[in-house]
Amino acid sequence: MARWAERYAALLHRRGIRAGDRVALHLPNSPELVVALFGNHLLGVVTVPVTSAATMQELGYVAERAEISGLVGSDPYRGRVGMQLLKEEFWDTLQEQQGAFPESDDPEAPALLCFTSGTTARPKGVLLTHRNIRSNLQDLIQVWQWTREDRLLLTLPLFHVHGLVVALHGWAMTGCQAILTRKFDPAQILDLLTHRGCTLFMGVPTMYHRMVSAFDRRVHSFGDLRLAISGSAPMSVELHRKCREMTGQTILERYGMTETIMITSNPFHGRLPGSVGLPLPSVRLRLIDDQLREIREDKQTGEVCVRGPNVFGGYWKDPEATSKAFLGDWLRTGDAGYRDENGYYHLVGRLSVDLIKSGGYRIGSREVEDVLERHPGVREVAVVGLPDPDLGEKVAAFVVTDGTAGEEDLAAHCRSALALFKCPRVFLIVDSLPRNAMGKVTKSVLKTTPRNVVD
Ligand code: MLC
Ligand code: AMP
Repeated sequence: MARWAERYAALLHRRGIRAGDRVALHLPNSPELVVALFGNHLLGVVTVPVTSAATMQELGYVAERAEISGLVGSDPYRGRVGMQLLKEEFWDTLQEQQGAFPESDDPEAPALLCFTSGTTARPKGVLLTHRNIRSNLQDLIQVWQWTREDRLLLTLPLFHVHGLVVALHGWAMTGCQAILTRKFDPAQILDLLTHRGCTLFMGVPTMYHRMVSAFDRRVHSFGDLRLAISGSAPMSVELHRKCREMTGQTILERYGMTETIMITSNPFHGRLPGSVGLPLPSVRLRLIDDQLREIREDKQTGEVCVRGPNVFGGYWKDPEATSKAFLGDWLRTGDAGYRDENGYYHLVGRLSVDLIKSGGYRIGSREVEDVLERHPGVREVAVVGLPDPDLGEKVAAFVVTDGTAGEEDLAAHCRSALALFKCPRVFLIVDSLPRNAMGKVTKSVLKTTPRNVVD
């Protein structure tokens, strides 16, 4: 892998790409993605991961916003990108590469520019440095007792911090073995855990939920599995119980965010279902009330704020959003939680109704509303997350139409602009949207829509 990454770095350098330039990776989970990522690191190039599910519109936005100098992928973004390396020609092109390139070793240099949905209509770029990544992985490797002897089963998508930073960089830093799957298929995962000696697994709760449903104790047993980790969304105590029945051990839950990578983790010994655990060794946490005052008492709920070498420096070319996100040098997570008498943290929800977590993906409702508002038959729209046993939350759109737009139309319109995981699962055509005295749509009312109406 290292040799291929060097060839890749030499190729980029020869094609005029320099340290600090942005190169987008628009690839599914694959060896090509791994080589390109670490090749970018070697050369000091900033990797812009783009979900392989992105529409051309989304890819175009990221390419433009990040001012990329190159793109590796199967869908060339023609026109504006200088350097393109197509997945189909990847290995043949690298095979011929030789030559030197200046190796980058600045820990403060940016490594990743991850676009993530927020409360605005357009995703923001989160710039993570090598120091952010390295310090966080050092903490995680210690807490999870992760060693070179491990064999990691990696099925998470490699374009968000969970799969890309935690799993893939942890693999590289420990030098352990990894089995990488192209996508998540519960039957295949149960099979790999049973037959391939995997010691370490990481997933989002939706993955565990589907694994529990497909699990058959007559054919599956996880004798080699040493540690199974969950995060990106809350795991219910009930799912914890089912996973314990399946794996014979308590799932270790941890909490993170694109802007901070990982924040807390349950300790290796002393895992508490329903809690996200303790702050990582180099991370500091503080809870604040709605007057932005620090809460010192246990069991009092407030907004979680984070400080540490893991916390990003700011949003890409967006000083306004950056200054809003920080209170001094504390990053406001937007998550509400409390600390119990043993110092364990518990999350109780998000402060903004405009952020949805579905299958572990972060989706901004403004982004989906913005797309729907551009449909000529739509008068008004409000998008919220509704509870879902599989996805945690599912994206639901409440739409006031002029009578011409049907559900099918709206669904097709969304699919043309948005990656599938952002598209509403439910469309409810309504006569009007509930509003408060100020005329603002009360999304909290929509979120309590009875199950029988939306299922
Ligand atoms: C999907 N489908 C839809 C649809 N969305 N159909 C209609 N409308 C929509 N809106 C289709 C799919 O194409 C598919 O079709 C079928 O429905 C099942 O879709 P799915 O089950 O939702 O998607 P799937 O691809 O199976 O993905 C489930 C999943 C995925 C759990 C594998 O959600 C996932 O990879 N989640 C991980 C996200 C993650 O890594 N988050 C980390 C963020 S970082 P068909 O025909 O193919 O069946 C972070 C920080 C931290 O959060 O703490 O970690
Ligand atoms: P993202 O930016 O996609 O990385 O999503 C970050 C958000 O995911 C956090 O702000 C939390 O709301 C949520 N999250 C991550 N891990 C957990 C967890 N273990 N339990 C509950 N929510 C979580």
